Amino acid sequence: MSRNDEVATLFEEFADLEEARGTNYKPSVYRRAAENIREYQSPIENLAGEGDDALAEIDGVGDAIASKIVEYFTTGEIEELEELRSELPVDIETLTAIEGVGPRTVGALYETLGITTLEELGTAAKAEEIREVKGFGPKTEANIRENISFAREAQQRERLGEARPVADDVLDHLKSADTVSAVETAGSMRRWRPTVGDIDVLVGAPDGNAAVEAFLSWPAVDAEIEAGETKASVRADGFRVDLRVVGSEEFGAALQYFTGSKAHNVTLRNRALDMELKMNEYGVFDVSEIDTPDAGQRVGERVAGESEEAMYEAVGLSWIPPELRENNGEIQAAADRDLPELVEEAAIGGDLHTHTEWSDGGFTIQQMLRGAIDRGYEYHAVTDHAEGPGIFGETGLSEGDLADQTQAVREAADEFPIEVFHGVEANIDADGVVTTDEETLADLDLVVASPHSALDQGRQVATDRLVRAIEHPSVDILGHPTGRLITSRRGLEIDLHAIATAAADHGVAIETNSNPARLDADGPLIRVAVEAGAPIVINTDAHSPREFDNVRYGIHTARRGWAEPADVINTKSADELRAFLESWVAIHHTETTSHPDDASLMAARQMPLMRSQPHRR
Ligand code: DGT
Ligand code: CA
Ligand code: CA
Ligand code: ZN
Repeated sequence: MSRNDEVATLFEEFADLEEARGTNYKPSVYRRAAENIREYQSPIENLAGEGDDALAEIDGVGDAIASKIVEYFTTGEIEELEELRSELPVDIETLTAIEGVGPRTVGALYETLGITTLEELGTAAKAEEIREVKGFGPKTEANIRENISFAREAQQRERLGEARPVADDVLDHLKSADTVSAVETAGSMRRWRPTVGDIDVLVGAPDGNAAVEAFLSWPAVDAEIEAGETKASVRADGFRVDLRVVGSEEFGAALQYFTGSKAHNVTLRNRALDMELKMNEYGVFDVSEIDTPDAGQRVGERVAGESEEAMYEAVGLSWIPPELRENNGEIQAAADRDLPELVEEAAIGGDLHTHTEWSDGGFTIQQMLRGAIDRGYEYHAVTDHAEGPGIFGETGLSEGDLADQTQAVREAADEFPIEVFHGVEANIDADGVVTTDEETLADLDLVVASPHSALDQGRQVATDRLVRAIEHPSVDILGHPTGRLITSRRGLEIDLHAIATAAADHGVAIETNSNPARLDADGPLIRVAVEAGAPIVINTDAHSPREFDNVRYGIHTARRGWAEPADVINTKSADELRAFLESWVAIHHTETTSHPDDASLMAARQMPLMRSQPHRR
């Protein structure tokens, strides 16, 4: 955690505590400051060293906040915050993580029932005490009870996007140790699950002790949990990190075993048994000539173990990418030599969902274009928020603003060697209406439509809502379909097949939003969409050029959904993509008059999307 994050977190807590005791105005000031501190591009401790005036350079940081920051850096605490904490001794971060529980609720529940923790809240909800509190009722109480279990589960898992940089750091550290010959992540991290329970690291090394030592000398280590001759566990940056060390002749076997998933491994081991092979974390062994194959772990003739490829080959399978190892048909596909050739980051031609300072982004159109060019992208879409439900205050653009922005985008596009699409992120209201004026949308190159409000609807209502938005003539992309926020908001529950079929019929691309808090659509929805023949798009929803880096999370999420490059519209060239977007408009706008060419136009539109292996499940 950078010190910017650390200070931002303090002011977020400050805001929550002030709001919990019913203070007006201050909370929003603190939150705005926190957000800007978090986004600030250089270390805040440097500014703090120069004093209050230097800190005022950060938007939203006035005298009062600046002096609190200086106080924090000089004394290690902020007195006013300490007072608030002792006045309201509650675990506010955990409690407000429950959907439907805000700081004011926390304040009221503490005042009346003395609730300070998730456990106490659960007990009170069960005892039906909450409904007796003024302003609460049986419905709120039922809601809280339902959402507690989600919050409890979420508490035990961390977002992939938080954990992955920590894993990268330990990999780098171990790679630089000369006692280590091979290093890889394993477990859910290597499978790129959206959340991980811990970080698993596997090392191949001749000397276990030396490798464990190298691991313990990793600077990020905060505490040692346990350390042995071939394994160790530490706490680092808030994560549990498990290390295992094996000899290089068993590295492939251990990597296969510890990558999981458990269900994948079980199916694999049974397959091996049917072939008179024994498969475990030490290798694959031919036990056909052995009378007592259960006598030990390394029994019979060893046929594989050094490489993962050989482990799979030994049981008659192609190597299976870790993202697919969930026991969902990947083993049969590997046996049939029919695994998908999954999309890779290098195939991405540009980002089709990004924000600028015109809405809630932090950077100009030009800065975002520069960032896209620096990544080697061929094209870029500007898609700021339209005003509408779920979009805060003045953040969103009106129809008039969008017309102005078209002009600005054109001018910026002339300055830079990159193809630019001007689009918008429009809002899908609770009924599925896209709330920006239809003519305005038709004039834009590209329309992302996303749900930003009413994210607690039931399954049928939510499905009908999204299908209706997909049917809108100008919509090209369904943005973050469920609106979930990993570990904090479940988002819409939807009928995956209904959404995928509608998207395929209307050629609307289902987004995999790469923001690590979203990863939405996730693997299961992408898989259904790919099978239905719906287009996919992998976007970052970047609010800064730095956030383009998140694309890796979207790529691996789409891979978990078995997506190949041909399924993903932003692997196309700029020309193909423009043709794709324009032909859509043509089809949709003739649909109502049932033009005789509709069918052939539609067919032409779907040609480039035809699957390379249409026989796949
Ligand atoms: P997590 O940490 O909850 O996100 O999920 P994983 O999959 O990383 O699970 P973890 O850390 O408990 O174990 C890492 C891998 O080790 C797991 O994916 C498969 C393997 N493994 C662990 N325990 C068992 C077991 O009892 N049986 C089998 N077959 N594999 C296991
Ligand atoms: Ca794990
Ligand atoms: Ca583990
Ligand atoms: Zn967005």
